[in-house]
Amino acid sequence: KTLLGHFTIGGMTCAACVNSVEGILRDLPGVRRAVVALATSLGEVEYDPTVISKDDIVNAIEDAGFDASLVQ
Ligand code: 9UX
Repeated sequence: KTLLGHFTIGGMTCAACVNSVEGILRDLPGVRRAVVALATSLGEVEYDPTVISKDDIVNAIEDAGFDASLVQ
């Protein structure tokens, strides 16, 4: 089972931030795919909900020093 989560990610100011956030997301257990866009401050993540939750994903982004919130 795979779910799709959308997140707003604040505090990304250059392309390296995007690579950094994508790398953090892709390294999380249960994350299958992650794409982050600088222009829209949006991230799209495919994840296995039996392994990781949307809140876990938000917390991982915030632990890296960015602002994150769930797009419902
Ligand atoms: Mo760019 Mo982002 O120099 O954390 S990597 S601002």
